Amino acid sequence: MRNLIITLSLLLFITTSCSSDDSDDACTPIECLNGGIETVDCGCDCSEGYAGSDCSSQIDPSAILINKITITSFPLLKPNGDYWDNSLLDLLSDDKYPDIYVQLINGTTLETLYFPVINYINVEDSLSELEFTPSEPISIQDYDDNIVLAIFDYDEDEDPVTELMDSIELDLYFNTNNFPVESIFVSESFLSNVILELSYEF
Ligand SMILES: [Ca+2]
Ligand SMILES: [Ca+2]
Repeated sequence: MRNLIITLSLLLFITTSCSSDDSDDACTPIECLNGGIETVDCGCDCSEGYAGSDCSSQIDPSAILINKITITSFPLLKPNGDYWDNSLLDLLSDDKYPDIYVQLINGTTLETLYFPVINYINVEDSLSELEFTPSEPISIQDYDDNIVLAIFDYDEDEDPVTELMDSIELDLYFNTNNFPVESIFVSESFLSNVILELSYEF
């Protein structure tokens, strides 16, 4: 009897081992998302920025880089309908049109993130493409803060020397956005648009 039990136990052990070996050999492949590559043991090798068994979770970047800012529309007139520059002499010439520059601000900390020297003089077409390319990408770690692009008219001989034309809030990131390399943002007034060229650091 004792021998029989040992034999049966041994058989059971062998059977169990075999069946577990079988299931290892035939693992069930899973679909790897977001560019992930299936591995031999039915796992996933995820692309940069993704994690999880099937690469379905997005990893928050350590920084978002702004490589280029392009304004594609702006308010041609002040809210009251006046030209941005409206001295009598201005009104007789193209000087009445705004002299545009931008400033990128962290509205939460009030830190200036980018303040290019370039400005565009007397821009008469509100659908002009105004490009601002920083010498190095603008690195933003606190992208959940209130990041704002302010658009100004520069008034050289006036006090104050600037007029705020419009501002655009830049919601640079949410955790299912799949890391766009180009994002378009619109101001609350709907009169200003900006296209940002973006990249990501992890
Ligand atoms: Ca002005
Ligand atoms: Ca002007």
